[in-house]
Amino acid sequence: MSDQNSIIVDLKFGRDDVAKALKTAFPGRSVIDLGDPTQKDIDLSQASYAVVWKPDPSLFSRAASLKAIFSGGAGVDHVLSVPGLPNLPVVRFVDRSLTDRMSEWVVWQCLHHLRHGFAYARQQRAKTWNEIGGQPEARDVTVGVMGLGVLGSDAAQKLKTMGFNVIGWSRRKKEIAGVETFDVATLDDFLARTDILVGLLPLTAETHGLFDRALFSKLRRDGVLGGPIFLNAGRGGSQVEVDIIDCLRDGTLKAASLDIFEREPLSTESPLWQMDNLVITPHAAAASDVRALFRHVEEQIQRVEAGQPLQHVVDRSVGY
Ligand code: NDP
Ligand code: OXD
Repeated sequence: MSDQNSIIVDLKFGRDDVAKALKTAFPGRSVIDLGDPTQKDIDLSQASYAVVWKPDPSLFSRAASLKAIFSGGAGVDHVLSVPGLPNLPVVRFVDRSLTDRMSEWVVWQCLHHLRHGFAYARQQRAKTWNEIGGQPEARDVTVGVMGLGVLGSDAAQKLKTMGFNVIGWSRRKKEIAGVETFDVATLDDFLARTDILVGLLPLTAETHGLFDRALFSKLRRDGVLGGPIFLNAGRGGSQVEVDIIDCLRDGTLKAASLDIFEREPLSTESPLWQMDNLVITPHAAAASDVRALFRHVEEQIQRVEAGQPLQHVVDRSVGY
């Protein structure tokens, strides 16, 4: 039986971690963990808050007294797309550790492509001792970051620290020290300057299918890396995978690193697995740490109880 103090947890990842974290999370509150088979049929009608990742649509009709919905991740497309979502505040997960780990993935992949990562791995497998000529520096390479929110602006700053020339693009023009920025009206100028393109965009109606052949064809082609490189850790729905495959084959893209895919897990039938100029990571760039997630939810509930506004609330009119 739920009450006004109840929090519903409906997370479709990390079962063991969720169960373990819930042993100490939310002291003084009652928690209904829908991932626990013994709790899944409990009456939810009085619960005030829900923490969700890919929730079942029935959740919202069963929990009619909710005051706010917390996303189990930084992205919210998996919440906003659920049929019957009530008109309540949806809160994103913003976390220092998640942000740091995403920037690590971005810097790691940029360095991999800068420092001939594929070629040296191939040479190692063939036991070939051969120094590849030409060692461009990070400063010779322009990384264009699409999406300058919490994750994109941190990645941009860390890429700068590594020496890359960094430019950025977002819906509304941003000011970031040392980073030249562009907005929607100047997308083509931004692409024409970019050697390594980094996608850190949310999935919305506007970003759906954005990374396609037409966009890749506008990237800079005469840079020191010998062709444009595409990195994406935002959402798979923003990329057109048939175009990526063709562009990796015909040289429109020299190489790519993808953490997210149109359908996850990536089908074993996908030709992407076979591409020797592509790095694949399994939506693992920056996992949500459930202990940090529950701390963030508790902090936000305490704010509400103290009469303060929730932070990181999604603007439902733009979808992120
Ligand atoms: P934010 O909401 O903080 O930032 C989103 C950025 O995208 C903003 O700069 C925003 O512009 C920009 N943007 C959104 N729509 C458009 C558009 N149509 N045109 C141009 N720019 C646009 O999100 P985060 O940085 O926290 O996260 C970004 C995404 O990363 C998440 O939505 C999620 O999908 C993904 N993610 C992936 C993970 C992984 O492990 N692979 C882990 C965590 C998140 P503006 O600044 O003008 O609002
Ligand atoms: C997120 C994710 O949105 O893990 O946090 O993709």
